[in-house]
Amino acid sequence: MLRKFTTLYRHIIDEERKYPEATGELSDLLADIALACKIISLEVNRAGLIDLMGITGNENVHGEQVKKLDEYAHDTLVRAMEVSGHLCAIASEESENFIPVKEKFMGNRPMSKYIIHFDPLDGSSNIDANISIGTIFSIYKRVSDSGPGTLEDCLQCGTKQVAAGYVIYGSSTIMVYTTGRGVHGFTLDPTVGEFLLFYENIQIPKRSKTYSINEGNYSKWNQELKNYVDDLKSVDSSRRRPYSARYVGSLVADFHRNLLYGGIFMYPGDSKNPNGKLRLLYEANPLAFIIEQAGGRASDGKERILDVVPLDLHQKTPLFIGSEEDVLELERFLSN
Ligand code: P6P
Repeated sequence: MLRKFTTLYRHIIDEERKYPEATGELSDLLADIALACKIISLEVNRAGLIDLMGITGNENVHGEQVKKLDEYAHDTLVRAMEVSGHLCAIASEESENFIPVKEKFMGNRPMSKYIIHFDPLDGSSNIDANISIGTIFSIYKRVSDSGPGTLEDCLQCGTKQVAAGYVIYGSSTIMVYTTGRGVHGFTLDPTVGEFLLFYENIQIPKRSKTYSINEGNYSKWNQELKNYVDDLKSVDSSRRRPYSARYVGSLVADFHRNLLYGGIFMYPGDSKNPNGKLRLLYEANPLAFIIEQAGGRASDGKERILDVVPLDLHQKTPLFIGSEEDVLELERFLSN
């Protein structure tokens, strides 16, 4: 039987047709993101062969060493987004401030009704070790009326996202996205240069046997979190204990594995970093949108991630995300 090949673009258009009022702008924007990520994928896969490995000698806004691929991914995405015509503002982990974009018109109809947040190459500290890394993006409708986008357009609650996704550059390049109607995954076929539908309506198992956390920080955790992780490692087959520990140290890789197989990923606040390490707008929010669409849960330990009110473009948040029953159990431990 011939297998139906659905390209990413065909899937996006099919989704768009379910909304009669859709103008096609979001579809075009998602296709522009996919194209930029295909280009980034080429360089990530060649990085070992050309001089894009290693350090630029520069630092990013957070004082972290910026690898050349970080800059390349950022520049590629910014260029693609600026010419797309659908954005009034671009916010990136690699930019201290957001980039306002001049409004474009189709005839006399204003375009540029979206804003985007992205982490251009998350996990980049793993580049030299050939560990999977990824691009994460989050799209909102603008709230300002017209003209270049504003900071208010960029500081919206995660519940306002209209689309979110990531591209993982690993043994294959996979794009996962949602527009609020399920989570869908596509694998890049490099021979034709198309993302082909591989997983439709992904649903994360409600309960897992896997936990992901950097246990090197154990001494800095609060007692409630220590109690939870110690409990995961106890021997109790009636509660599927002990769980297995899986931690790559690359958020997109850990998240993608847990999305498909089930699991809970934790990057908590601790005595040294009360809000943890991960960023709300371009890491936690897009992944939280995806995990809820896949039947999972994402919280900061107390509050739903998507309800957190952002006050700063690079604001950090503790993140507990994955199988719903595991995250709920974690929250019960933290409330003790
Ligand atoms: P740690 C990678 O640098 C990253 O930003 C995420 O991709 C990853 O989940 C996290 O940091 C790992 O941090 O402190 O455990 O090395």
